[in-house]
Amino acid sequence: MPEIIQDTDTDMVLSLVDLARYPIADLESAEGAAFLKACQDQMEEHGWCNLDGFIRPEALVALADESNALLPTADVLTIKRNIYQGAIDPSLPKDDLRRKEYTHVATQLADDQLPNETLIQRLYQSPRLTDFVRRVQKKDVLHRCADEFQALNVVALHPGSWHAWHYDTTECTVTLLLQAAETGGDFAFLPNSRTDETEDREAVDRLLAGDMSHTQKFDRGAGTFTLFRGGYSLHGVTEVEGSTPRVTAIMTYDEQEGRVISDDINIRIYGDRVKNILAERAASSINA
Ligand SMILES: O=C(O)CCC(=O)C(=O)O
Ligand SMILES: [Fe+2]
Repeated sequence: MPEIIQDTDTDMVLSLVDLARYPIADLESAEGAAFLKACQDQMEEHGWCNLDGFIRPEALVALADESNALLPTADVLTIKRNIYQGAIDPSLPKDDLRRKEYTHVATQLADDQLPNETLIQRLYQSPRLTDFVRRVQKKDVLHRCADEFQALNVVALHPGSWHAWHYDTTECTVTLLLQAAETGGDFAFLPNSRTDETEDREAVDRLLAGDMSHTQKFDRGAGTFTLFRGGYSLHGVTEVEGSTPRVTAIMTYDEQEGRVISDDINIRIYGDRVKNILAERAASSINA
């Protein structure tokens, strides 16, 4: 098995990604350009691009082990939010499903709990990876999300848990499955279900009412790298079954450099730990 080269100079794309299958480090070659075009076409046509086996098998073991070693230090979060993570159209009737708060429980490492030297953080911070995501999403510029908590997360859903339907607070998202559920735990979404102006309310209502027949789902083994427009595509994860937690790394990107997420939303997601960090910071800036 090819070993994983972890010295500090190595770009983790070169060490962890199956480059023979997915030549993301060589997008200017004829083969790389054809691959990129296929990804862009898939993104444009379907609103997602799904690359199974993106991470090499031995690299996947290292990434899953690393996350499983860190997860016991993570908070178990009970996340309560509506699908928009806050702002609701005030004209919606009181009993509209889009007003409803959905709750899910996840063991979650926020970006500030993932040290810079971890493999997953180094993969996320690879300029090659960011550039690949940018090009698949056909953006002139795309930055890694600047939010100290949201940029990169590792999320474990234990059997019995689901991930409630929501839109992300940044446009472009990647979900990388590090450890699959035995059964269930399907990533499901409505590709491009809204724009800045409108929303496909029929599709959204149908999903919120429990009808998943129109959602996009696919078989995703561990190591699958899925790009989609998380800020514009209602999505979530179905209940995890069996005895193994489902573990994903969530990578987020933003066209706007330096944009951070509001404290309210971060406290809603990350709970007391983040609330205390922000309160202490506010207190020390007053005292300074
Ligand atoms: O676990 C996944 O595949 C998706 C999770 C997600 O949507 C999120 O963390 O925003
Ligand atoms: Fe999401």
